[in-house]
Amino acid sequence: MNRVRIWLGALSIPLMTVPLPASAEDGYALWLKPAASSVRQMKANRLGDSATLMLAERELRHALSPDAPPVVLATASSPSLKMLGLKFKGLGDEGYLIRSVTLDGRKVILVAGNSDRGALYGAFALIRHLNTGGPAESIDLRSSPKVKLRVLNHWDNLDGSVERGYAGQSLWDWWTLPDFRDPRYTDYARANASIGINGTVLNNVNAKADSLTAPYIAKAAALADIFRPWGIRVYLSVRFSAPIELGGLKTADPRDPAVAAWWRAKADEIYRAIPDFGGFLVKANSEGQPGPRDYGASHADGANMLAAAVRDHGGIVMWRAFVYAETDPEDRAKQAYSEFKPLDGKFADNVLVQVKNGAIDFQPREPFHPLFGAMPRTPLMIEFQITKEYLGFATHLAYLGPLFTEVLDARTGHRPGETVADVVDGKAEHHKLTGMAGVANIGRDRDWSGSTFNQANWYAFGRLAWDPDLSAEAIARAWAAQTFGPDRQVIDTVTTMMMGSREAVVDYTGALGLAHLMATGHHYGPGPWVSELARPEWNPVYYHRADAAGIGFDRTESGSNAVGQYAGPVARTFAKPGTTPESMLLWFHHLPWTYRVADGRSLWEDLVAHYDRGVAYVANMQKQWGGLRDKIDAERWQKTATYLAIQNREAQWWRDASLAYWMSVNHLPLPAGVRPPEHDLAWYKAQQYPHAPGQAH
Ligand code: GCV
Repeated sequence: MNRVRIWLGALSIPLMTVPLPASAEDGYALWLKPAASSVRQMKANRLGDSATLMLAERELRHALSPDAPPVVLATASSPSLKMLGLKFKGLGDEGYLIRSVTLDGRKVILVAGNSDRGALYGAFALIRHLNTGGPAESIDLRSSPKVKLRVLNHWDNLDGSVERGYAGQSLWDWWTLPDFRDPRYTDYARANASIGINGTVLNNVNAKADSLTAPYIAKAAALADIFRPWGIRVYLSVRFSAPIELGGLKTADPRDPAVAAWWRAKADEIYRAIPDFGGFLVKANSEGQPGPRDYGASHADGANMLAAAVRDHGGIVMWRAFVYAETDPEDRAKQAYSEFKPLDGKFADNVLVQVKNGAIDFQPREPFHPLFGAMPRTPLMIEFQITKEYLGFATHLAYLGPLFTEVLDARTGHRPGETVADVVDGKAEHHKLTGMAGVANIGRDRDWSGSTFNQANWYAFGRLAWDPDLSAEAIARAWAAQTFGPDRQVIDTVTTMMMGSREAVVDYTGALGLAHLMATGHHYGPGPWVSELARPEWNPVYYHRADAAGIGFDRTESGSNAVGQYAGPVARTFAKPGTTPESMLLWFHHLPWTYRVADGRSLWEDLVAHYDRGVAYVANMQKQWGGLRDKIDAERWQKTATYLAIQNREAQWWRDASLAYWMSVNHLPLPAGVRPPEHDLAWYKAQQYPHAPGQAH
């Protein structure tokens, strides 16, 4: 404990104590470490006494150095601010301004918002500004979130396991809640608030009805109480058949009045326990989850019935568009669009349709989902996966900023200049209800996300949810500075490593628009040969369609015509191999192995070169990281170095296994000078990983 002196207006209250963070560099502090070791002299003046403002004040004391100018925290309604004539209009509920001003004759940095939440976000923004090299004088910053709901989706199960989670068990100890309020819950909320996240869905979209029972509502309420002062609301994933399982009804048909009444009563019960409950997230009629289609009703019928249950409480429904049916022979990439596009305009105004970034499933690269721009009368919420189910689990270094921005920056082709970000932040169609969801990569691991660099993906998601127009590189630099400190060489090197890292994963797992090439179930490691699974679209061979003559999925008019789901100019680009970006080539086209890519190489030669490039990138990251040994604390340096070594080994495994398989299909020799795979195909096929983490169960 350290003693500090706190300034409250003219009053000075000495000897109040605040805890300092644990000193070990084990990653627990995330990007929130103090810039200086001493915080004793930092002055803060808080005009107001809400819990949220107090937290904001504590953050400033905790993070800012003694020589930082005094800071005043306030909300717009504070009478002391009247004379400054500041413009609070346009900041909304959650925005902030940070200004160097003279207040009561003192030069101070003013951090203010229309609400105390705005001031809290401003406090974190000031810390970021100063910790990333921003000047302490003449500050003039203002910002408000472009997206309203900035929400983590935890795929956490009630037994403590996490679907596609690679950072240990669930953070939520459902068993000891609501009695035991683990201090980690507060630290979690604080980390989220620092990057602008304002909501969290506590449980897996593959939901169990139990999460809606009274004991579990009480557990969720305990978490909501902890998160509230940090501006974070809780949401629950719900199982559509809960009225049958919990309520004893014979049906869950959304058109049945008894079903609607059951949900209304359930919502009332939840709101009694959690007055600011956010609402429901629903995975329906997808991968075995029940839904309205079981009764011949539409997704809109289902969503609207739930929306009616939470409407009077101010709640919303996030209804997922991730659907594909076992009975539907249509190209899986087309099914969500086919199902949802006709429902545009049919959803209640407190429903968002939650659409994955791509049409299949969080692959290392997918073109943007064709629904973006195609449902102008419906708020579409984008869903990214922060946890790296398909990008090397926790061990591989893959910074997802470029993946997120590649999608957000994509032109939809529906209206001139319109991007996916414009659709998501509501600019395109003036929707007020907007949202971005990220499947969380957080668990009980001491460093929260399984590795230091995975923390950057959580951070990038939050920053982009606040402002989808930020650049991935700027976010990486800020994260590096906040995480490792101000050393220029560290920031430059770490940013360089990060910026190419996702592309490296694309390269060594399958470039040129190939996708879904992983092993079965756990999704760990290569499995391009898998062909025996019950549903065609569960098999990698369904996606790559490789044979002796060629490779790739023909999604043009001559094939599935998924291209036709994109708007004119985009569809025209994807319609021909020559105009399709090379990075998406085999997503849209089936081409001969001899097809000439832009640089004159054959497709086969190019594919091989990508594998080698991906492996080489990892080796280079190891070298770059090696050069930082004296500049990074031993604990985080060593763990990262070890993980990079694992990644190197596994990148080679992906490369070798994939090449061995492609050669068994195309019977082509490797280009001259290329190293052959270490083992034969049978060896790669024989590898089994029944206990890989994160599997669905
Ligand atoms: C929660 C993929 C994952 C599943 C996940 C599903 C979804 O299929 O492998 O684990 O289930 O996406 O997003 O619903």
